[in-house]
Amino acid sequence: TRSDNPRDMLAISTLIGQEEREIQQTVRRFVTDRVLPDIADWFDQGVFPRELAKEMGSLGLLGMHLDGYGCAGTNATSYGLACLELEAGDSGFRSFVSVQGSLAMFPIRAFGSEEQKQEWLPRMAAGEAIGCFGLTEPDSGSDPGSMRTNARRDGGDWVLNGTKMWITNGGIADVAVVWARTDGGVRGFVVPTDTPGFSANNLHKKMSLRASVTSELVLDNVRLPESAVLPGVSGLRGPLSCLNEARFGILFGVVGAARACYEAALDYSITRQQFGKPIAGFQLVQRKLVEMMVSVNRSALVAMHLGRLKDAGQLTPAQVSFGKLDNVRQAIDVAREARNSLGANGITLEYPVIRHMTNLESVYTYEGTNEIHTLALGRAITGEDAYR
Ligand code: TGC
Ligand code: FAD
Repeated sequence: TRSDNPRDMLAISTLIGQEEREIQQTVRRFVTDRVLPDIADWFDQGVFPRELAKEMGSLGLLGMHLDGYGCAGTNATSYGLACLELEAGDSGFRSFVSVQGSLAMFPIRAFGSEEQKQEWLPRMAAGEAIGCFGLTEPDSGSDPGSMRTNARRDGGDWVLNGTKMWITNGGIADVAVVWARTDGGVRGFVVPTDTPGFSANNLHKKMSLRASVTSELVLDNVRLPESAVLPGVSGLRGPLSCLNEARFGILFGVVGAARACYEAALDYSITRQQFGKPIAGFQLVQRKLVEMMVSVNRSALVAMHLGRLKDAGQLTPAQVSFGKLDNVRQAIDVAREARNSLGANGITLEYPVIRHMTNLESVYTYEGTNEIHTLALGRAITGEDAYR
């Protein structure tokens, strides 16, 4: 008999408050009704359905843990749970929300002028304006301090030159938060994408995150007024603070992807018959299912704990690295085992598993690779910097 709840073995749902549960269920319904029916086609065709941005805005999912300016102002755990449910649908949707809320809206909210906040945040919260975040460059990935994109003063203006690479939402964005080197260190610029000299080229032939737009941004003598700079921050602390927010969403999000893979494998194993009985009845298959279930629950506990620390204002960047490092690698392991459990069906988009499995390869790399988070934790526990 199956007496326990195989979908919530550790009763993690008991750690979630009433309001948080309602938010989680709302997002789950959105994913069930609006994402799952079409996601295989979007992934296959390599498109992100931009029209869903406004729906996500009306659900309060864009910049949801920010206060004021049309943002929902939920706690961080609710934001995490929303990411979890979105990524149970597809990492592309969680990416969209991470970039919009944590990477584009957060810096404007935290470091922007009143004018920048008024101009962009309400429209971005509503999904009427889409944002992107340009930090990575063709020759500057894990080491953003080596960026070449630069901004120089010309009279009262700023003039930006450079190329950003692998930018989520780039080709559909109305506004780009671009990080550039200046005489006064790295600064952030709020760049409307219709500014002359700005262009975005979408990247094709991706085998991962196909239901997400990824672009190159070219800045060719982009002239901006003095007021385009984010006044509240200079140095790498600016972009790295945004990454803390987005990485927090990821460490919750990947639990959703892993859960979707585990549940697909569980359901399949119970119905698929070989050698005269369900494959779930074989010890080797059960072992895989149990390992997946343990991983999903362990990762969810880590996420919930980090959510509570964040809500208490106590979460450190090293703890975020712990969650990003371990939850992403756990999710990849779950996805690979689930893929195997589905046999040949595991390689088609008729089932969600291989889509999650290939998406998670991007998640493993972006927002700080596995190695970068290992080194961040290494520095935290030893005091020794081993990056260079
Ligand atoms: P380091 O010398 O350690 O620090 C430079 C300055 O930054 C401060 N800082 C932080 N501030 C806030 N949060 C953090 N996590 C911070 N880490 C460092 C630090 O205090 C210092 O400030 P100050 O004022 O003293 O100058 O910097 P480093 O050059 O040694 O680099 C550290 C390292 C390697 C950890 C960092 O560069 C890093 O995280 N690299 C990975 C780059 C990365 O994650 N890129 C992500 C690009 S965006 C993306 O991938 C979006 S995908 C979106 C999606 O689709 O979901
Ligand atoms: P590299 O830094 O060149 O790393 C290559 C390998 O070397 C990795 O395994 C890495 O861990 C290892 N390595 C590097 N340094 C060290 C070291 N010191 N010690 C040990 N190993 C090391 N960026 C943005 O700015 N905005 C976005 O919206 C965005 N979206 C993305 C979307 C997708 C789908 C992808 C794939 C990437 C996105 N990125 C974005 C870029 C992403 O953040 C970078 O790819 C990532 O930071 C790694 O940089 P890189 O690809 O240049 O790899």
